[in-house]
Amino acid sequence: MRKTLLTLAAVFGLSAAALAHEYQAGALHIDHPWARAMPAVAPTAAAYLVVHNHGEQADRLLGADTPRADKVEIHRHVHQNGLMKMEAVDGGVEIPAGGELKVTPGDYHLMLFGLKQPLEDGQRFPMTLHFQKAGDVTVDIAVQKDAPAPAAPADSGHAHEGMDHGAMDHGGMDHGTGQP
Ligand SMILES: [Cu+2]
Repeated sequence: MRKTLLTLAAVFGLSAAALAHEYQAGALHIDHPWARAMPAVAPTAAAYLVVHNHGEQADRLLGADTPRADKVEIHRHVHQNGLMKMEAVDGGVEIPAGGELKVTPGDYHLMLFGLKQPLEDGQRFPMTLHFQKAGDVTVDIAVQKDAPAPAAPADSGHAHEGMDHGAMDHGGMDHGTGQP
């Protein structure tokens, strides 16, 4: 099992590296914008990227749009009463001076509403990001099935990997087949 996981990780690492693309806009550096491939019937999709701010002033990601969808909103995942929900972010998101904004699964995403064509693995489509200081930056969004391999070893997305409820043993709970 462990060997299989390591092999898969290596394959993903290779393909992500081969597809990786990045942009520079003033003090901002935008890493590998991508969106998850979706079934043809899906009316929405989510796009992700990481913005590093090498400048000395904070900037803000205010929004985005793309010819591929009717509308793009910045969304954030929030935990509420034990449930994971998403909500639209008003007023954009800060990219701190010398810091980064991670628009990554489980945190922020760029939500695409009213897709005009399904997002298929291997496609690319343009999206224009609106920054408060850096202005409009058009990037290509790479459509892919899997998230790019994380740059850092820490990946909170795997925190629940060990929770296999299907393996719970309910065998002792059958009171109907007690002693005759
Ligand atoms: Cu969303």
